[in-house]
Amino acid sequence: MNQKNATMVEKQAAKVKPPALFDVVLLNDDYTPMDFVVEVLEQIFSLGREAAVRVMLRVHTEGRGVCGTYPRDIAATRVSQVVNLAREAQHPLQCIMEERES
Ligand code: TYC
Repeated sequence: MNQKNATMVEKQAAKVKPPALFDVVLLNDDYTPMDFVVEVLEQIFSLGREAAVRVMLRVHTEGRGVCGTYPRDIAATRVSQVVNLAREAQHPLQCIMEERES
């Protein structure tokens, strides 16, 4: 490879970033029933019962907890699904997405 091509390869490598990832984060509140949160974690994040209870208790005791980490579109869809289920059941459960440091 000549010098010109070697330079081009370097430039491309510097430009291509890995896709951003987002944590989907559940926030605590005083009103949403624990069982409801566990069911949401099972349904929307495909967690087994034990993992779902663990995440729910972390949110309950620490104020927030990560449910999963995904590319932007999938994270946004999960957040909507959680909020839709919560509002349908008239619970104030809050769910947000946060870009990961990489
Ligand atoms: N703190 C709620 C209760 O005591 C339970 C809860 C857990 C609510 C996690 C929201 O994201 C949450 N019923």
